[in-house]
This record gives sequence, C-alpha cells and structure tokens, in this order.
Amino acid sequence: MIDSLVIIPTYNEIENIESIIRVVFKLEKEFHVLIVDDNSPDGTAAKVKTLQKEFSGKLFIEVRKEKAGLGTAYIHGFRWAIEKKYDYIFEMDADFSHTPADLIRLYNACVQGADVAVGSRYVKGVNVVNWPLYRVLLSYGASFYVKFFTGMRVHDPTAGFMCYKRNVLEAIDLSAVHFVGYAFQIEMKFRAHLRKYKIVEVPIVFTDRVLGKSKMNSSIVREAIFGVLKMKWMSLFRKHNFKG
Ligand SMILES: Nc1nc2c(ncn2[C@@H]2O[C@H](COP(=O)(O)OP(=O)(O)OP(=O)(O)O)[C@@H](O)[C@H]2O)c(=O)[nH]1
Ligand SMILES: [Mg+2]
Repeated sequence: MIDSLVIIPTYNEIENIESIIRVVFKLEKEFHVLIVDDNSPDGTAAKVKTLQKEFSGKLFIEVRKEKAGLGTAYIHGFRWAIEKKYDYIFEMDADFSHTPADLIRLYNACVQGADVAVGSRYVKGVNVVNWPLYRVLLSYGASFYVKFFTGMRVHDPTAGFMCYKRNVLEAIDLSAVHFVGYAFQIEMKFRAHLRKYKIVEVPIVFTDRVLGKSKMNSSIVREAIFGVLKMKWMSLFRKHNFKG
C-alpha cells in the first residue's frame, strides 16, 4: 500500500503538467498523484487523462467546474485523500517552483516526528531563485507580519510545499477554512499551530516558474494582509470555531 499522495492543483498548466507528473513517478520513493484541475481552458485535464493510461492506479484527477482558487482545490484534494486513507498528504505546485525530489525530504521529516512539514524558503536567509524583487519582498515581509500577529514560529508561513499527516487534516474542520490564496496557506498552518501540532521546516530552494503564467494577483495579496488580522481576531474571540 502506497502511503503518500501528492496533490497538485492546476489551472492552465499544459506546459508543465506532463513533465511534473513524470518527474514525481521517477522518484526513489513511490507517490500517488492527485491533480485537482479547475476545468483549465488549455486542456490540462485532458492531458492528465491521457497519462492515466500509462500511470494507471497511481495518477488520479478531479475536475471542478470552474476556477475556484487554490485553497478550495486543496480542500477538495484533502477530503479525497482522507477518504482513501493516505497517511502522508502533500501539497505541491505544478510549475516546478518546488523541486519534486524535496517531497522525500518532507516525507522523512514527518516520518521522523513532524505532524506538518513545511518546505521553507526562509530558514536561513532567502532561498528564492529568479523571483522579481517585489515578490521576494512581499513574501519575506509576509513572514515577519504573520509571525508578529499570530505568534507562530514559522519562517515561511505562505509556503505551499507541504506534507501533512492524515490525522492533522482529519482534526481540522476543513469546512470552516475561510481563505483561498496565500492566506489559505497561512490559515492551515495557524490551525495546526493552535492545535499544537509539531510543525517542522525543511529548507528548500524555490525557483520561479519557467513555463506558464502566474495566477497571483492583488486580491490574493489583499486577502492575506487582511486575512491574518481576521484569523488572529477569530482565534482570540471565537476560539473554538477557529481551532476547529
Ligand atoms: N485548481 C486550481 N489550481 C490553481 C488555481 N490557482 C492556482 N492554481 C495552481 O496552484 C499552483 C500555484 O499557483 P501559481 O500561479 O504558480 O502561484 P504562485 O506560485 O504563487 O505564483 P507564480 O509562481 O508566480 O506563478 C499552480 O500549480 C497553479 O496551477 C485555482 O484557482 N484552481
Ligand atoms: Mg508558482
């Protein structure tokens, strides 16, 4: 029985999807892969369906009706993974910003005692390649902002390269998760932190996407800025709701 599922949300990733799937299946450790595609107009889902013939029993796809944000795509994937009883559930982007070989390092961190492993760019300095300066400043700045308001000792709270043990995702009330962009990543870590799960950061190097288009936009940034304040507020005054 394969214990690990990598969830990859996709929206218009036709240039990346086949290669990322092939690279994951070539790793030394065996992973299953679930693509959560939001009906990408570029045919990403159709490509995955073709590849399913070659990777039968280990490549899965869920297609949603329309683009509904990365956070809800992950929630969809988490529910799927919990139902199928995977022990280690990963988040990874399709665009090679995350190095698939690091999945094994995240896995090892969880096997060695972490409840949540975070592929972290900012454990020591800033390990980001080819991002424009404003993106680095935004992301690095966010890490101080989040630490200040939440008290969470995570250097890279917006990180989207993660491994969760299944019991963590089972304990969190997924239907109560509010946010969809970077704030979603912060919220998931904050919920795990409030429940006192052990969060371990694994240093990684993050490289800007080479192919395809970014889906980052100003509303995602705004959601994160105001979202952190809202999360803190909710955790103080509606603790049970937020902890759930
Ligand atoms: N299913 C789904 N996937 C999404 C959505 N938005 C983004 N994604 C995927 O989530 C991953 C991260 O999105 P990116 O656009 O790379 O966001 P980013 O890494 O913050 O920004 P860039 O690296 O600059 O592009 C990629 O695999 C995207 O295809 C969405 O609304 N639905
Ligand atoms: Mg990206």
